[in-house]
Amino acid sequence: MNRFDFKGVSTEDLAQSKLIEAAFEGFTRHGYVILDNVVPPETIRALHVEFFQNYKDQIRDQEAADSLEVGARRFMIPLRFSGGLGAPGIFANPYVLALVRTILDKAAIIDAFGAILSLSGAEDQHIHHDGPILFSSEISRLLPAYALTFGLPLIEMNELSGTTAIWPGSHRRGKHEDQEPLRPVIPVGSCMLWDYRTFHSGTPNRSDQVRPMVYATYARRWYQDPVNFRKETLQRLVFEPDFLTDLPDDLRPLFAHARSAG
Ligand SMILES: O=C(O)CCC(=O)C(=O)O
Repeated sequence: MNRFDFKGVSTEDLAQSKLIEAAFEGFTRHGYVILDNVVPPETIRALHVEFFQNYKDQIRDQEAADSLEVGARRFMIPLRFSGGLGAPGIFANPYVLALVRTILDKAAIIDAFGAILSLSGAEDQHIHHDGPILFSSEISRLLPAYALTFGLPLIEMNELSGTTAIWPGSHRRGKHEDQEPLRPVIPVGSCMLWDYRTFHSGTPNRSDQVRPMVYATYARRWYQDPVNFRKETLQRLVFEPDFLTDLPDDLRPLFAHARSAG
């Protein structure tokens, strides 16, 4: 499995880190990577509580104006850039951001930020990749990544709660039918990143609780997810005006597109 442990790794000079370099190579080759221990487990447990306090009205088995049904009993909702869930330690986690900027480039943006809720009883999701292939041609598979999804579960993703099955290498091969997927266990504090071209699918939630997974779409500056936000009432990024003004300089490039859009 393509996974790297960041427990105890200093956040200084990550751009030069051998671990980030290895994670980059693994991601490029396999189309996904798992990063362990990027957030302290106690922080995730607090975010889990915060999620149920602040987003309980959005836990519904029905698509609404501010949600998108992405499978049976599975929904995508936006998260606000506020509180612990919308803090830089999550949307600009130092380990994740160092890797994202190595995979994409230093000017990478956050195109969308939210959560995928897999309700108790959620079924196998359809196998998909997150965006259409660029240019509809073979060369698309050879290109470096142009967008990727970051998934950070708020409870352990496993056989019971459901995980995200992933087809390694499918970003290059363009198919999944002749291959068994991996079904990785992702403990609290760990995350998975996958290329926008990699086939994946949420597995059933056989537990009696909701499995929220925070997600962010990171992309090259010129890219915008063309399929998941066709509904006008569904927002990609939700923040108060002060949020952009107060951003530290190093994080401004992440919102360069939102700033230029006013
Ligand atoms: O729920 C999951 O594990 C994956 C969800 C997903 O891949 C999606 O909605 O695009």
